[in-house]
Amino acid sequence: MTDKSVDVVVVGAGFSGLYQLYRLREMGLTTRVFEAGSGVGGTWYWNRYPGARCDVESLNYSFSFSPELEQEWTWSEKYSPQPEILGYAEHVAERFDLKKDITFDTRVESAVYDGDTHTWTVTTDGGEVVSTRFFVMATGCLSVSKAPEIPGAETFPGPIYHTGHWPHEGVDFTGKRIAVIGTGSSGIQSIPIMAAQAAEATIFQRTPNFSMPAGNRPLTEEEVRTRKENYREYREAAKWSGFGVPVPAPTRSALEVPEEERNQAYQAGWDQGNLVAILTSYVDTLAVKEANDTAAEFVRAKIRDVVKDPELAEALSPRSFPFGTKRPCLDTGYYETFNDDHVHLVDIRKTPLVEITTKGVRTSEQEYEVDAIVFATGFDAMTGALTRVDIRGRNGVSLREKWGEGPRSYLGLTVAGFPNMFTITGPSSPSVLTNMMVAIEQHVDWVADCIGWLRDNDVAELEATDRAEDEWVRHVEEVGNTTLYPTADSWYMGSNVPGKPRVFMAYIGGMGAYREKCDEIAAKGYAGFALTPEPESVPA
Ligand code: NA7
Repeated sequence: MTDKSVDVVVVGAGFSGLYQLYRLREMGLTTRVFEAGSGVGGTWYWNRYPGARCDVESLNYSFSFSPELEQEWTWSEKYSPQPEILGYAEHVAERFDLKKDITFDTRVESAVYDGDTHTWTVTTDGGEVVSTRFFVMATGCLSVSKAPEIPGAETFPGPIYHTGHWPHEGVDFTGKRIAVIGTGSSGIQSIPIMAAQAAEATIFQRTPNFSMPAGNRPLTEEEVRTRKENYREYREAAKWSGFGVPVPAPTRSALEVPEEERNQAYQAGWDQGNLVAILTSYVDTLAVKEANDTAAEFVRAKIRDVVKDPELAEALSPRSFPFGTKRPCLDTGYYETFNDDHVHLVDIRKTPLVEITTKGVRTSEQEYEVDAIVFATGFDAMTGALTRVDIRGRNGVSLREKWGEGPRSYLGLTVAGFPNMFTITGPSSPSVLTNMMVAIEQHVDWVADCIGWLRDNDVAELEATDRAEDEWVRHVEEVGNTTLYPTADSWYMGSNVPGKPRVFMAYIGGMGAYREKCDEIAAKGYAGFALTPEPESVPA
């Protein structure tokens, strides 16, 4: 028995869910959005740790669908802080009156498909049951946080925080002894600020990361004005670019260039302070280990320049994976922080974490007494939020079971056996390897256009065929294998979560090429999908 029926249920009110709701409503479809948080913004709602910023420049990280929105919103900094990005999400929700269709503080627990009626039955943790023709998971790639897999957290009497669930009122560590576990982007952004407050800061590092100075600063009026004047051309270039950010395409191998010239190019990339400049200096940085080594060594030399103690500099220098194959970080004063006497680095590859105790953190070597602990240990990325919901497709098959050996999808948008279900920036799509805003808009538009087409053509059900899915999975793997990404233990590979299958979960073929492929499939009447007509439209 369902309480209500709608055309579409969307899970999540981050940027994906907000724009999906906007598009569907414009098409006259009844839509319900369920959101676990008390407000919109998704990742920007939860990740309120000190120093949280996007690592894509603010002028690139916004919606393009509304020229009016583009003109009226003004970013303040090169990399605007989390509160400003959250403010933008709230502004979008208000401006387009989206909240009236969003149910907050509500998690979707299950979604079950009925092949006879072509409907999904969606049940929430509040006990609400909604039936819907289409089901869209807009749950984000980095939304299910993970803790370090060590026992004892419940015995620690002081506060334990996770960067992905930071208290809304903020935390003041002044005078406190703190332990931080994890040195990914969240750790690298927050450690300088937390350590500056703390009496003692002990950083537990499993894998050092490559980080570059963000060069963050206020945007000038002229920069903002110029972008506002050129938004249309700029957005068009971003849409068809590789990473969702227009950058000049490299033409040469890093190995054919003299060292001095190469280092000048890397220095120019370094000075730009963004994620892609060094990575895109040469054609083979992400494909050939020897080429990559030149960039990796450039960054390691920078670490040695900053960190005074050579042993510490070496401990902070990544050597176990190629540059760029784990997401690089942008920081403000990260390496400098380790020159302070009250900041300590513990290399837990050498002395592994054993447990959290009543006093602090114990490694195989010693116990570190602290007043507060911060987990900056990341997420069950890409698939975590999808398999957390009990999703059952045709014949009761669960998505969790189907993905037991790694995610399989057609385009990262749809899954065979799960008709009329869509995943926004799902695994095997460009997603986290691109500017997420560009990836989100492309997926949401494709899904909205697809649903519109199904409606106009009296199609009740769309389902990826096994064959199309197999071919896509193979293609994603083949393209991935032309790069160095699969050689790293990264969250792109699922390696950060014990027991997770090792599969490269993103598509590295480039945003523009991927968009072309998706458009082509739609233009061919949704090639690779089985289409079932509405019963009344079938000739007797
Ligand atoms: P990340 O990048 O996954 O970083 C998590 C960090 O926590 C990383 O250093 C991990 O080491 C470490 N970690 C994870 N589990 C453990 C355990 N069990 N013990 C010790 N250390 C651990 O997450 P972030 O939140 O920093 O950033 C996620 C993305 O958000 C980022 O890439 C940007 O796209 C924005 P590891 O490297 O796995 O050895």
